[in-house]
Amino acid sequence: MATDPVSPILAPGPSEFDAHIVRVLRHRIGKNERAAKMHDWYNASIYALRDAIIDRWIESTHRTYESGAKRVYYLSMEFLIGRLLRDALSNMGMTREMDEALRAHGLDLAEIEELEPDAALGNGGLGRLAACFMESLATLDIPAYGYGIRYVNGMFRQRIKDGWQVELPETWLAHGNPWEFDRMECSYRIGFGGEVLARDDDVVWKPAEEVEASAVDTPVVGWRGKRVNTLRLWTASPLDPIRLDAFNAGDHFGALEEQVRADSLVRVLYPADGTPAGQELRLRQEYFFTAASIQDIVRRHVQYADDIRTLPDKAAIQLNDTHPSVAVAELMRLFIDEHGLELNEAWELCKKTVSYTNHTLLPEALESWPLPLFERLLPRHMQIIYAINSRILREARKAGCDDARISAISLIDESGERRVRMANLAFVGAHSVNGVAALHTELMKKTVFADLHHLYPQRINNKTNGVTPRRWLHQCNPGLTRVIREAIGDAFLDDAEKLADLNALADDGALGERVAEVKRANKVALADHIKQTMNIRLDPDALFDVQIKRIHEYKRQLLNLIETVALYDQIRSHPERDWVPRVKIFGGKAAPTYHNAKLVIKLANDIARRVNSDPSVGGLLKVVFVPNYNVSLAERIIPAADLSEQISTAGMEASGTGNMKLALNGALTIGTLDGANIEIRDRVGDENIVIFGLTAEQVAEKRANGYDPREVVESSLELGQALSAIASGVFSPDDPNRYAELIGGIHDHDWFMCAADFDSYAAAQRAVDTRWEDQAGWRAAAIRNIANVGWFSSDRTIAEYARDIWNVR
Ligand code: B1H
Repeated sequence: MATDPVSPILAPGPSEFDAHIVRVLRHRIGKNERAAKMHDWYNASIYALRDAIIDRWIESTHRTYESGAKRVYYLSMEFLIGRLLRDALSNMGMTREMDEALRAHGLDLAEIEELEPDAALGNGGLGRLAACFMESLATLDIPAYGYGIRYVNGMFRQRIKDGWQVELPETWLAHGNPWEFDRMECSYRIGFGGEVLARDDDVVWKPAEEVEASAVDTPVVGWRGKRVNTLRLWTASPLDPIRLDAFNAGDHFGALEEQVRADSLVRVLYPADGTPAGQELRLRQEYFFTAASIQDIVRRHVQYADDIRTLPDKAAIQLNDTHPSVAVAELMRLFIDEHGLELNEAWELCKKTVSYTNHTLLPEALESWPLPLFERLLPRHMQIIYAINSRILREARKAGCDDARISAISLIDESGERRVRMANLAFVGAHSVNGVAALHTELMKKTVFADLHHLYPQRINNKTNGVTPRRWLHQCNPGLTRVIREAIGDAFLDDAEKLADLNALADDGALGERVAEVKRANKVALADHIKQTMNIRLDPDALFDVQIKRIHEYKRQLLNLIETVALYDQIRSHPERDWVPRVKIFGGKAAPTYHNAKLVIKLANDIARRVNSDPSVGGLLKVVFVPNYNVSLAERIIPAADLSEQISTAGMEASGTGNMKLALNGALTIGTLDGANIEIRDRVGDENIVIFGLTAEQVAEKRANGYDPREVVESSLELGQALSAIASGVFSPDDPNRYAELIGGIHDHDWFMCAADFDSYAAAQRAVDTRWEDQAGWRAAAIRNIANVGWFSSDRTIAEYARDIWNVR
């Protein structure tokens, strides 16, 4: 049963809306009520809602043109949207109308919502951040466009077969997409390859291939329907869909080659997450969507402003990581080749317009392209990059940089096979370079960008990530939202920092009980779902301990699993103790080529099989690996979590955003001093979070001075036993050596500090048990978490970008 967290604002009466749905069903779907199937109702519901959204959309666009306001352009390879129906209904204030209209036909809104596929055009945090930002931009009434790729196959669907991850294509568009609008008239030719010709004073790039990029728009509704912005995703088509001569000559496949070439550009999202695919297709995808977006932005500007030089006053282009950083070269190309500007002026305009967000310091995730590849695909851009580079390096020389600094600053990596460094290009081409949490920003200055920071000390700034409280509180947790409204009123619905009013009530046992009731109901709902989908029975009174995120060695799901094994041993050796019943819930996808990450998934499933079927733990410990973790599953799991695992090796998780969502829903965090965990601790207070492990500085120090994990393993009985159990095949009797190498890595180098942090982590887990026994204390701490993480609303983050980077109101 759908509950509207907010009262309707602009909705027509239920009967009117009902009639509208029926009209849509008839005239747009072509069915009457008797013939309509569930899926027809689903489409009709979205079309009917969409009609209300379109009016606002047109009005918002009109307002922007009229006022001549500056627009924000968010360029991102990924937008991890998830489902849109509940979000759009809630933001339009129409949930109740829809619910009642559907009920009049014997339909259940919640069931209709389940029919919507997740738009999973992203890997993880980076893509989901882009989606939260789009919602907050509309909420803050900032005119904005998101630009990306309309992937036909988004993030793969994960199946678990015999405990192993199997990747299946996700076909989210199989039944059409009622949210999108084809804008065939809005299209651009995107070139690749060919040569650069000099004609008199002009330079002309003659690409060898061209494809057409055309826009597909999705409306993004802000909270209370104030503004509707546009998510513009590009799709590709060939200039000549079929070569008739070839077809008629009998070459039926060859005749369609162009079609296939264009399709491949928008076919799949790279499931890389943190390791750029060193593939020509990836670079082609990046240029394809970036060039289309930049051309669209420039066209819009000159159409209305008539002067390319005022672009920075009317447009702010934010690069979401380096994936669209070729934008710097493309913008320069348009300035110089198409608009006749001089290099110097073009460069100043470019910097004023562009800004860049860095999301990771992992060396393997810093994009660079082999120079010959880049030059072959984008010869004109390569020339421009050389021109920029010579400027920058002269500046550096003048500023007194030595050779080492100069080669670190250079846009070309000359240390081995020559490569184009995309992060350096984005850095020099932007007026602002931001990190996504305070620690991460400081580490940017000290490590990866130290030399560029030395040269441009004003450029790096911090914008701590945030999440939209609409999706991640109001919509995913209507029960908690209701309890909060009853306790402190409605102000927090429009300003998440007003959640702080809950602090005064944290020790009020009555509120604690109501919050606990909601949590239990959410846990029952999750347990039901897991029973139905996995046939595992969970005790809703156990502590639900949750680690949901991409599987990555630095995120240390392995540390959690080792501790799980240690706990399993302890429970069996000391059955007389009062163990706190725990459910360990894992969810996440591994990049298909990431061997160790896939092995960790298998290990989780091997441990689950063994532990869950062992009567000697008597239900005190259950382990669940939930398959196909995605946005919709997150919306089920997060409201049901008691404990949030944020246990990355300190210094390696740039920010994290799941940490914020879980705290906002009343989970306590067990975590390292990494990413935004530090700022969460600062806000919820030391007593309401469980911190353990090495600091980023200590990790760096250990790595630099050579540390011996074997010593650590020998000194910790619990760790030693857990590691040997795993390594010797206790959980993999069918293949006893399965985990020998994985565990061997911990003995040999322990790069991610699993051994180094184990004792501290295990002790922290036992401290969690102790806290759990005091339920009143636990509830008060949960309330203090909810109360103090309102600052992590993406509204706050976007307001900071608007003020400090984009200079929009
Ligand atoms: C983040 C990525 C990422 N950082 C490359 N970097 C990718 C890099 O497909 N690729 O090539 C995909 C993703 N993603 C994440 O961004 C950070 O790890 C999180 O800590 C952070 O919260 C999130 C949003 O800033």
